[in-house]
Order: sequence, then structure tokens, then C-alpha cells
Amino acid sequence: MHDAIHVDYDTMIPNNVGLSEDRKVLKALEKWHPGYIDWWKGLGPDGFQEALVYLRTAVSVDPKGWAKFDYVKMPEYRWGILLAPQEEERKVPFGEYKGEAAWQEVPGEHRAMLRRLIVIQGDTEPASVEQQRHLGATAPSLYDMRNLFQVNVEEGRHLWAMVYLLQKYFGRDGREESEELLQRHSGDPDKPRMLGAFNEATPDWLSFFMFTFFTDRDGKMQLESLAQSGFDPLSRTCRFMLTEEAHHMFVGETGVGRTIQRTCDAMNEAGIDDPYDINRVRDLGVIDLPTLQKKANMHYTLSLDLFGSEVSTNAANAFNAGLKGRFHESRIEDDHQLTKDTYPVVKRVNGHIEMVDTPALSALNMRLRDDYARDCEKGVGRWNKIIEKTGVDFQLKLPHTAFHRGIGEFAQSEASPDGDILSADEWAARKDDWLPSKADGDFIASLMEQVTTPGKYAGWIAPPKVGIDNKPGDFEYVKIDPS
Ligand code: BYC
Ligand code: FE
Ligand code: FE
Repeated sequence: MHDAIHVDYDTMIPNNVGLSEDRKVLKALEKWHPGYIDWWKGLGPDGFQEALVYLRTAVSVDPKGWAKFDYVKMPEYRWGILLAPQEEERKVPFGEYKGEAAWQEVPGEHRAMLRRLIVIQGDTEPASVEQQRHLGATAPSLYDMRNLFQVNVEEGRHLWAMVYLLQKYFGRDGREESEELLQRHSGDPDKPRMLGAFNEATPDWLSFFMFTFFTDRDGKMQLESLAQSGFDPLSRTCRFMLTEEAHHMFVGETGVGRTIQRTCDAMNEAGIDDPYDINRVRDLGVIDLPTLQKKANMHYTLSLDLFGSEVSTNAANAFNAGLKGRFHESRIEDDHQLTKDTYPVVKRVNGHIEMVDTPALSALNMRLRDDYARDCEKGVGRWNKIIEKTGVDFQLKLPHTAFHRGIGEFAQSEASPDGDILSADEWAARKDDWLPSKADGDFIASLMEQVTTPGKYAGWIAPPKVGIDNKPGDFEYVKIDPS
């Protein structure tokens, strides 16, 4: 018997699922491994494959002590398959089969739907690594560079997590899907990644921080919903992934927070009161707050699109089938079947916006998006506290969900960040006030310079409050040229 808490490092693929006793799946994964390494070397972090990076590796799935820190060359990182421990007597927590024993095998009649959910989840993970591959060249410090690479190796591990499920539970189809996960690429005109936001560029570090704050948070919400799944291996996989996701959002929240801090400090030192005095603020070599707002608008709305349409039969079917639940399903007090309930959904009615009660089952995407928006609000509130403490008079604000949307009720119309429906001309005239313009992008790009002296930071961002793994301020988190 294998020990389900500690990770077996004897096999080529570290795991806590007893792979050494599961020869067939081990063989399939070993066969997939070289293609993965090729992908990592070709489309993972550009130019840092020989660097020694101070990374954490999971050695256990015990929440109290799962990580070990050490210098690793990224291609030699021990990507492993780690599932949270199996809960005794776990039941399907919602939907048509609520109360039945959770499934240890794929429920035959829902096989295609389950596979699709796993493939979509799997597709986003390598996509984000591809999107971020050029950022090492402009890292504002070794601390930030290391955090980028930590996020990247963990997203790589998340791909392994989904590939394990595909190869163990879906036979030949699963092996084919695993191959295709390495063949689609972010932004590829012929074989793009599956979801919109994962084909966008991540051109600069502010985008990276906004992405890990907003888009990794979609990851959190989706993983929370899949962690409720009646298909137990998926639930256990997602529960462990969520512990890693927390760090990705930390990187985003503190990255934006430190950017805000530096801007406000520089404004105060220079005696600039007006945050909209953009040229003077930019002359200080920091990113003005209105531009930060535009970047937030962009990444928030791209992430809202990841929840799908507000009203969705896919979502209703996945819930009914017991495959994908709600955020904190077990804490919700209702019948967990929703056949008689309604939920308010945002609709465009005669040129204005209304909330319309809709059958709750078909409104599950809207509901998860509402939970997501609340989670984002809290983080934005923490950013505003940073601004407030510096005395600068400015507040960041999330735009209305009708603003700048590509999916759902507002995909065909334009709205202002306050939610006023606009004509195409009005939109065209105001767009650059609300979303990053070419000039904004060029300005941000002009600040992006690589800083590789331990303990030093680019001028546009404040140092972090504490180091990683309690390391001192001048710790060399990445040895770029270790020879
Ligand atoms: N782009 O019924 P609908 C993460 C498609 S992020 C392109 O409205 P549904 C991470 C949809 O596929 C989390 N297409 O939506 C973060 C469907 O197509 P088909 C990733 C889109 O299916 C950072 C049609 O439109 N995990 O982990 O209820 C770094 C109608 O769909 C989009 C998941 O998403 C779009 N934005 O919901 C690294 C969880 N939206 O089938 C990683 C698994 C919709 O008619 N996925 N479409 O051809 C799901 O639960 C659902 O598929 C979705 C969409 C929530 C994505
Ligand atoms: Fe992930
Ligand atoms: Fe993530």
C-alpha cells in the first residue's frame, strides 16, 4: 500500500497515487513525459532553462508541511501527481445523484461531459506558461523572477494533474487528448488554446500581476467547483491544486500592491497631489494610477468571459450530473438540486440593464461569476487601503459586468465601466479612456528593465515586505548563470 500523504519520489514521476503499482498508467505517463519536456523547453520560460531557481517542490499533501525549497534547474523540476487524501464514505454532494457514493470510476453516461471539463481545465495550464514565457527578460528583481518561475512550474504540474486523470480514466481518448494539450498553443492562429483569455498576450509585468490576480482567481473558482465533483479523483486533484493557486494569487495581489505603493510614494516625494496629472507622474518612472485602473479593467473583463454565458445548459447539465458544483457547495443551505429555485441574472432589456429571475440550474455560471466578483472586490479593497495610507486621493474600482465583454449577454453590445449602454461611436470615442491604449502599453514597456542584482528592484515597484522561505533581502533567488 502506498502512503497517501507523502510523495513517492522513487518513480520518474513523483506521486502519491501508487503509480509504481499501476504499471499501465505509469507507462503511459512515461511515454508522454518526453513530449512534455520538449514543450517546456520550447515554449516554457525563454532563456532560463539552465538557471538555478530557488523553487518549492511538494513533498507531501499535508497542508501543514508540504513544501521543500531548493535550487533546481526548471527542466529537472519534479513535476508530480498529487491528490488530496481520499475522504472515507464521501457522497456525491449535489445534483441528480446526490447522496450516492462518490464515483471512483468515470460514470459511463457522463463520460464525454467529464472529459470535456478536464480537457478545458488542462488546456489553460500550459497556455498560461506560454503567455508568460518572455517575462524573465524584464523581471524587476530576482525575487519576482523566481515567483514567475514558481508559478510556471506549478501550472506545468497542473497540466500533469489533468493528464493523469485523462490517462488513467479515459483510455485511448485520454491519451489522444493528452497529446493535443501539447499541440494547441496560446495565440496560435491554427491551433489556439480553447478559452479566449488564454490566447491574449501578457506583454509586461503589470499584465502578469493582473493576470495572476484576476485570471488565476477564475482558476480558483473553477477548481473550487470541480473540487465538489462527485467524480472523486477530480475532486481530490483539484483540492490539492487549490493550495498552489493561493500562491499564484498572492503573487498577483502583492505585485499590483507593490506597484501602487511605489507610485504613491513617488508622487508624495515629488509633491504631486493629482493622480490624473499623468505626464508628471510618468516622468517619475512609475505607473500612474489611471493606467493601473485600465489594466485592471482589461484583465477583469477578460476573466469574466471565462465563466461562459450567464445562462447555460452546459452548466446545468454538469451540475445535474454531479460533475461540477457551486463555490462552497457544502456551505450552502438548500436542497443542492435546484430544480425549483431561481437566481437573478443580468439582462439587457430595451436598452437598459435589469436583473431577471431565471431557473437556478441554468444560471450557475452567473452565480459562480458573482462569487468571483465578490472575491475580486475584496482584493481591490486591499489595494485601495494601500493608496489610502499614502494619502493619495484615488480609488480603484471594478467595472460593470456589461463593460468590454466577449461572451454572454453583453457580447454584442458596448457599455461604459458604469454600465451605461453605448452606441458604437460613443464606444470608439471613449475606449482609450477605459482600456490600455497603444501609448499606455508603450509607456509601461519603457519601464520594463531586467534587474538581477540580489536585493535590488526596478524603479516602478516597491520591494516585498518579506522574502520567500524567510530568506534575507539580498538572497539570490535565481542563479542565472550558475557555471
Ligand atoms: N472562450 O454554455 P456556455 C485556470 C464556449 S482558469 C472561448 O456559455 P459553459 C487557470 C464553451 O466552451 C479555469 N469559448 O459555457 C488560470 C461552449 O462551447 P461548445 C479553467 C468559450 O460551457 C490561470 C460555448 O462557448 N477551468 O485554471 O457552461 C492560469 C457555450 O458555452 C468561452 C475551467 O474553465 C470562452 N471564454 O462554461 C492557469 C473549468 N466561454 O462546447 C490556469 C472547466 C464559453 O458549445 N470549464 N465558451 O463548443 C468549464 O466549466 C466550462 O467549460 C466553462 C464555460 C466555464 C469554461
Ligand atoms: Fe493552474
Ligand atoms: Fe494558477
